[in-house]
Amino acid sequence: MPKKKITKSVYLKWYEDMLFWRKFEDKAAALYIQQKIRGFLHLYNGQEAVLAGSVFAMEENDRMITAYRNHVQPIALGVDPKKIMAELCGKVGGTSQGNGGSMHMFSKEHNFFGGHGIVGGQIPLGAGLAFADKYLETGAVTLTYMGDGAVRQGSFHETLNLAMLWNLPVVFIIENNGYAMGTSVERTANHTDIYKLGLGYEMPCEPVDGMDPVAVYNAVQEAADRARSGGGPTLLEMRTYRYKGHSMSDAQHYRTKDEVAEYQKKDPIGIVEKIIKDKKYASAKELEAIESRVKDLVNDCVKYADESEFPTADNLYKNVYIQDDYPFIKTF
Ligand SMILES: Cc1ncc(C[n+]2csc(CCOP(=O)(O)OP(=O)(O)O)c2C)c(N)n1
Ligand SMILES: [Mg+2]
Repeated sequence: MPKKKITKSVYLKWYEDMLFWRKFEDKAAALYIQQKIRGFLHLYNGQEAVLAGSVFAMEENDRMITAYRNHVQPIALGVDPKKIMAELCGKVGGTSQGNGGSMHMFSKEHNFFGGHGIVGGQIPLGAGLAFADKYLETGAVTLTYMGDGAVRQGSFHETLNLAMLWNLPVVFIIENNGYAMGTSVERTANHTDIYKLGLGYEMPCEPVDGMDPVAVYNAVQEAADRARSGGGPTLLEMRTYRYKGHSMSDAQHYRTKDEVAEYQKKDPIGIVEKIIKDKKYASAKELEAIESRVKDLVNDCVKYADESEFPTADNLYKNVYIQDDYPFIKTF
């Protein structure tokens, strides 16, 4: 596929999308404090350029799979954000009728294959999707995302080995946000250039500025192109940062406020906004209109989630693998 032009409309879409994802996550945090969302809640704030740039590189049938920091990815692929908010609130109007919650978004129709809570668990699954596409000759590529912590799992290394052996159409995208919960990259290995892990498997690999959607697009486009034309897997290390805590209960003693502020200077939304202003792609009034559209859509999501019902108790055993004659099964 030839490289797409990054036009005015692309910048404006990136700006509106990233702003929406940011505000959506901020609202989710507020709903968590109100106890409308419970359990874990891992927010994507700061990492938006990775998603914006890589989605722009995807073709229609390409697939995506990631870990638990997964609320906005399905939205980027076209899932109705109202259903994501309802899923976060555990309501029947959610993408999995409230059964999945924060860590388990899923939409087969939109080629979004989760949403996985086991660190590194999605990596072999991503290669499995790519195996199916190679076998069925669909021409699709699978983008498989993971954190810097996940690359220390055995599943990562086993998958890289087989993906190369079988020359699978997969792009491994590491979102290196500096930390695995409270453990910095420096404390998990003797080397910090994570992309170099690809060298051991002779897999093409490179580091990418994960705060810049243009750099992300260029790297993912090249990698996806290589995979599509039979060139096999690529490993990309997106250097990014998460602004919020790991989940909602995180005192963040492992980093300083100055460190967070330093990264916020390179904020992806700020970068795109500056380009839009410098190139006069939108007036102040047009930018205000985007902000108010974003605000309205976030409010619509909350209204939809609020108005949706909780699942009833008889839902508990639906979609659960269980033996029919299991002695303790309780029917409602
Ligand atoms: C197999 C496994 N071990 C430990 C955990 C607990 N855990 C949840 S998230 C996490 C950190 C992962 O960090 P990283 O891969 O960098 O992703 P990030 O949260 O930064 O997006 C850990 C250790 C888990 N969910 N699964
Ligand atoms: Mg991390």
